[in-house]
Amino acid sequence: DVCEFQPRGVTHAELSAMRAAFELAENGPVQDANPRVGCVILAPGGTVLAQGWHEGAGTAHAEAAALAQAHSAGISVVDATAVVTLEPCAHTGRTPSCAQSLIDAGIARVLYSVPDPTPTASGGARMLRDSGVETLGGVLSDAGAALIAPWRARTHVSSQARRNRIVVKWASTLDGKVAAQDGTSQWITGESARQHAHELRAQVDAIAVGTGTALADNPQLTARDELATRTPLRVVVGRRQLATTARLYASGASVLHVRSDDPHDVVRALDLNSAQTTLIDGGPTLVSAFIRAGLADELHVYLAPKLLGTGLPAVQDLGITTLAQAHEYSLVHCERRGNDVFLRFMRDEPQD
Ligand code: AOF
Ligand code: ZN
Repeated sequence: DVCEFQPRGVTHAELSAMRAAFELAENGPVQDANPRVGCVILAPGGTVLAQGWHEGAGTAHAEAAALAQAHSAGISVVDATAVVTLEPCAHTGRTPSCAQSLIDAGIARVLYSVPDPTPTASGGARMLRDSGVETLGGVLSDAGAALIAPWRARTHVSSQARRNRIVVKWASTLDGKVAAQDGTSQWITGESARQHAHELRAQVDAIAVGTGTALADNPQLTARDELATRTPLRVVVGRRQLATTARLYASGASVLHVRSDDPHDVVRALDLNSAQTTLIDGGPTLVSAFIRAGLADELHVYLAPKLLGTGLPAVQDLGITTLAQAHEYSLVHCERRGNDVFLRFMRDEPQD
């Protein structure tokens, strides 16, 4: 599996709980309008507090069943972890929204296996994250996908329509450099441009950096906007190990570490986390990998009125040798930010 969860990781207790949730799900009806789902609620220390499964359309969802079991036993689930085989539903259908029920119950952390593929019910992960619940998807995702496959085939629910949208961002000099020859890179753009970048961070579902950037800049990757209530999922990409003391890990919230250099693995891990929009926030290696793979749907470029000549280019080798192979974008937005310019480009032909 390309996904690894840090720093608290997916504990042994949580993995066992996910396996138990799959077994619980098997109690549900084989032929039903709804998928089979299991749920286990764990105390912060890893003890099982409650469990539930879905008995079929019209009855309580797995999460609701587990919450009801805890409630009737007089057990508090405040600060507990819910481990579910499917992304908790966002909608009120025949029954209330599970994401909302988990939020209302004071659940602190949610682990799920695969995203809900139904347009009406999906979006639970985003709701949970917006409410400050630490939420990670993709745990034992092969088993999760297999569990709902018969239901999807029966009800003709296709897999998620489209992969998450990738926004690639960099801030460079006029001659496209993100660092000088000696490696100095802070700050290329001014305060106003940096503030703007933070506002945009609060609008995406996930922010990814390469391990090189994580090691060199030691970023926090939080949306440091006062008005921002939500924290996007933070993602580190690459095979290198990061120190547990990295600022990324300091806030205590989870970081998804995708241990691969292949952008397609990153996209897959983000889809499993129900991300709709992901910001690729550097450095040049990761930025270039996404562009080279044809996965950069949108570019956000900040240009500072500086020239460095020799230095680290924002974009590296793309395997292009002649003009006809150039990746082409259309300018959709242009704005002055202090002494810098913010440019937004869309890929001319959407790629997959
Ligand atoms: C969950 N937990 O246990 C199940 C979910 O009309 P409803 O209320 O029964 O909602 C049906 C949809 O909810 C179904 O199509 C699927 O997307 C999701 N199933 N969700 O959070 C569950 N069974
Ligand atoms: Zn539900």
